[in-house]
Amino acid sequence: MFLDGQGELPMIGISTMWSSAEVYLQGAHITNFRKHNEPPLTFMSQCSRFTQGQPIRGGIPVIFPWFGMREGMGNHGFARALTWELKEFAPAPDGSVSVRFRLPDSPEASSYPPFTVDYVVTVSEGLTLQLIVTNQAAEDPLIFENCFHTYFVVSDVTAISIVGLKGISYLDKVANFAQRLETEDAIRISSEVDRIYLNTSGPLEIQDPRLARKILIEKQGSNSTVVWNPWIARSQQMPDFGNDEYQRMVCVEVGNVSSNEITLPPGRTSTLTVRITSHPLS
Ligand code: TA6
Repeated sequence: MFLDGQGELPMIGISTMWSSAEVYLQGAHITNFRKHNEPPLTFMSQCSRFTQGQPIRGGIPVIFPWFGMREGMGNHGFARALTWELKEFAPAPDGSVSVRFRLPDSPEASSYPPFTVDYVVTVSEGLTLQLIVTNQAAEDPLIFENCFHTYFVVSDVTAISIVGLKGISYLDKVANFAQRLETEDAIRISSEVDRIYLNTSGPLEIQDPRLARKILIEKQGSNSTVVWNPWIARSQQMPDFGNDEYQRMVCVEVGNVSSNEITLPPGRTSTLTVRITSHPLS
């Protein structure tokens, strides 16, 4: 079941009648999801590292238990750089395949109340992801952020529209986190974009006329959506990202970040779910 992935990191290949996927144990990181006879849905950088303990660039990084920078700690939490345990590989009678991972114990988690994190990846005609966090403490709440930091393939980032965020307030990271209101039905990208949309649980669409497809992103248990494209200067600054790769990707990320962080009472479970499907765009 395990294959040797790049950098000799262990990887799982999943194939269904509709689609295929690859997941690395490091970060429980999906590096590929594609439907047969269609360009991939997930974007991978050709410059990504595949090194133990280093984040992979592209695909679907699992962000937990914090999003963004933390003083003295890495960006985007420790879950994406740990080697997760494979708990279950379950083909279902309907042809879909579900794989369950468990975040291992780690020294990094010791400053938090005890918790477990399970990640269930279901591959079928679409991709369904569930991040299930349980607070195992008797008394203390577990406070965390989570996010599926998905990199999507697009034909040309200047030719796509992102729909579903009109009327939503966002923090604009490229303007020092200024708070703004989205006024566009269809967001277009023509410069660096790095925005945290807050208090929004609705579905998103990436409309890509040149690929004649739209990607539908439906979510549950998520109050934040992040939209990111690094554009030219930031692409050049990232050692594990090609200078021109910003043209063929966009991150539309779902989770609970910033003021939408989750406070989970003792003994309770919180589930973040996303379903990603593609459809013809007429
Ligand atoms: O989600 C957008 C973002 O937080 C950006 O600010 C950005 O730099 C990025 O994620 C990538 O972060 P990384 O730590 O993977 O380089």
